[in-house]
Amino acid sequence: QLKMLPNQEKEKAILWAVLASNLPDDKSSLQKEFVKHVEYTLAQTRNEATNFSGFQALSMCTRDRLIERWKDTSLFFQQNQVKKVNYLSLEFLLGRSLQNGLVALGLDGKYADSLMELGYKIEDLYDEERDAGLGNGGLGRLAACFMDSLATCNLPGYGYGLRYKFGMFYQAIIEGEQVELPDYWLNYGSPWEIERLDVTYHIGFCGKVTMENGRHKWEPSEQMLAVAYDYPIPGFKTYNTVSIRLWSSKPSDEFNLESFNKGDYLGSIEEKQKSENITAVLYPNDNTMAGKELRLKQQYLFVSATIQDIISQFLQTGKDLKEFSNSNAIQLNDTHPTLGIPELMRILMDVHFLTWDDAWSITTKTFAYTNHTVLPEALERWSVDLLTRLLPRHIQIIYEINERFLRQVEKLWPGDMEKRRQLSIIDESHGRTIKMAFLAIIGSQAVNGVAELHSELVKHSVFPDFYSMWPEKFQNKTNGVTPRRWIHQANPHLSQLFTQKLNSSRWLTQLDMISDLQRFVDDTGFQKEWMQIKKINKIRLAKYIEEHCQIKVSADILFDCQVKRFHEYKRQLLNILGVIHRYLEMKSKPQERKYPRVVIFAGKAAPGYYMAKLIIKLINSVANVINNDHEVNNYLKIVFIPNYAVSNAEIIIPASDLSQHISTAGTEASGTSNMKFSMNGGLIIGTLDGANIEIREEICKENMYIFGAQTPEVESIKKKIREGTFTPDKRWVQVLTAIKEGKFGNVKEFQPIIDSISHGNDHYILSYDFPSYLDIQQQIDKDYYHQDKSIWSKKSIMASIRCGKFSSDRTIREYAKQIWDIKELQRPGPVHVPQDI
Ligand code: B1N
Repeated sequence: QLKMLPNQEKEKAILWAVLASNLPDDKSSLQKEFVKHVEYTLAQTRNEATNFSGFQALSMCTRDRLIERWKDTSLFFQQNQVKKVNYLSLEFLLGRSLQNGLVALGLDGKYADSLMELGYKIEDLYDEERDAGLGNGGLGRLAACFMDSLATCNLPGYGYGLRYKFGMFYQAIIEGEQVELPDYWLNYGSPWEIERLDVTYHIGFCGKVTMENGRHKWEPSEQMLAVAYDYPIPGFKTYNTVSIRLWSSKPSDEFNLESFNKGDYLGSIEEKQKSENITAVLYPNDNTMAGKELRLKQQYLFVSATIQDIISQFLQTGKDLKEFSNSNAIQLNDTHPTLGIPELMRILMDVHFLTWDDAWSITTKTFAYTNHTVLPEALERWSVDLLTRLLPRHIQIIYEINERFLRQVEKLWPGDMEKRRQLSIIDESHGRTIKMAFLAIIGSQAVNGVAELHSELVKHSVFPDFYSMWPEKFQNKTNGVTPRRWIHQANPHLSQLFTQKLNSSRWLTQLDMISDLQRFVDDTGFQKEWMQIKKINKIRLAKYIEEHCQIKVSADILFDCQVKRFHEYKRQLLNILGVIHRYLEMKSKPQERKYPRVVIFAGKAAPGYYMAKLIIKLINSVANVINNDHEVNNYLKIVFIPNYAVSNAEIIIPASDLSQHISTAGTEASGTSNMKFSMNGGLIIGTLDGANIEIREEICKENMYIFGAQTPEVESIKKKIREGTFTPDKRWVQVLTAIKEGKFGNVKEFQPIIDSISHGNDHYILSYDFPSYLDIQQQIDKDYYHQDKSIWSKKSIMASIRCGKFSSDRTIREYAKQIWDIKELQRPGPVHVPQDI
């Protein structure tokens, strides 16, 4: 291309290319860059510079390099006119980015050395970074792992989300109770975001719909703007770098003269300011729906800005809109962005004047929907009244989609009014509501669950009629996690061992390779090294626990972790009841003290979830009694680590000997921490639920501790419990009696917990699963403390090295091939312009 340019232009192009690429990475250049940012960007001197400013400066060095790659990658994708995926998620739980960015650039080691000379320990700088906690739990963290895998697998894709000013709340534990504090993560700015004041879109609400020349025209009465903030996501061992575009709401600058002319200047300004509130806060509910107007406004602002942005980028290519779905796939991370479907329809018809049929054909070829839960309380419904008021044009489109769909239903089940009622997007049973999952299924070309069992439940229990209408739409995509963060970053010693024994670090992008290490499983030297790494990680966690909980724990005893959101279906209650049983046994039978344990809990409860918060309180009350009982507290300790987040998960997970994934069978869609624990050599005690089942298939059943009822049995067990024909084990009665006797604090206070598992109420069948839970725990004690240490080491090694399937690279490649139809495209490294031209 250079050859075609006139001489002067050619010189300019070469100069730009030389200047814009190839930032040097020798030690002295790295140091210069760093000092330049301290002195000129932060305006600080050497004496003023703290670890925090060191973090800021190093982040800016990293960011400069990421931006270079990111711009090149997006230009490269554009030039090659590839089809791309747009991953729409109301949550991205990114955690920290500095170390991840440096690792991706291959500069972590070099910077560590360079900064050491300048008086910094790089780990201290990493520790200054605030987590980007823009998500609740598994669903948000999955989106973050997927972005890492898209970039690393060289797949063209972009994430879209919201830039909440307040991420997931900060959890403090005060007198045993959860206290929520605001997470103002942007207080000191974020080094990773690139504000794009040039990328803004108008977002409308309310108002009326009129007809003009036979076309619909929506005239919103409320207007605001969505502004883009881009976050670069580097691929590992590739130049490809993708991005997440997060929207922030702000008042539109077009003043509504009418309201100003009414004379209420200050009132009108206040009204305008309210639009800033829309993206102010992440709703802290995991697996439940709050149904608040502000949340619906968030969802619409999000999809409207995103769809406008995707269309605007598409139109820049000069192609016809009928080609849209050949260039774009749109993935809905749960139903939260489902309004994207009527929004695309509206823009295609009302703005670009396509017919309904053309618009519908494009829409249904573009969208795909991932379901993440079967819990009825989490399935989104929005009131028709609210939608009609906020989005008058969209509700018309939804009605039309529904009518046309019901005509199909009528053809398949002629005259069957019950089917019509069951399948209608509009539910008339408790007030008129829109079932968002139905809209998502009807408007999508593919629907998937997130683990095999879950995908079967989606087909046969949750949406059976849709499955019978469109069996080919339904798929499974078992979740995965990124080994870059969850092995290499979180567990550097294990990463080193893998690389050393495999003679290559290729396993980091081809995780299946680690199964080659099976040849070392009987090697006692290897086993020793393996357990030594576990020990180092346990010492690191013990230090963290001492700092944050003022509890001393020994790294020589079994670390048993349950860290996840608090929810009744996840059954932290079953765990703590088991702990009480263990305590009673240790008290009455001194020989039980030969199996010491540290039981670690962490996780947040939604602020409005009374029962979950009470369970946190019970755990802390039990901890208080046991940790202060001098007879047993050398053998049993209970720890509640406050404020579970991505950054402390990176310390907790590599240190676990045992982790608990004990949801009632059929309730946990997949789980993803189960994969992280297993990869890091932590054994799983779990039910046959979600991805546990597939983990067991991979690592073999002797390396996992499975107990409890299986999914098909659960309904009949519940019935027995309800009807009072089920008799609980005597150990169950004993434990409940101990609580009722006030051994763990105020009896009255915990009465609601007792009630929730007594008198036929035991919805999550804790009483049924309790005996098999205790039995398998006993087996674990024997295995862990067996005099033949190789028994446990082997299990731990197998649990880790057979987990290749659970890399999110595998998951994302399946989506790319089977749902999105997008192809890998790797950007060659920076262009080296020969010195002599
Ligand atoms: O999504 C994860 C799964 O691994 C978990 O099993 C599943 O529980 C989790 C409403 C949710 N499902 N639904 C949610 C989150 C926020 C919200 O407002 C629902 N989270 C999950 C990844 O697939």
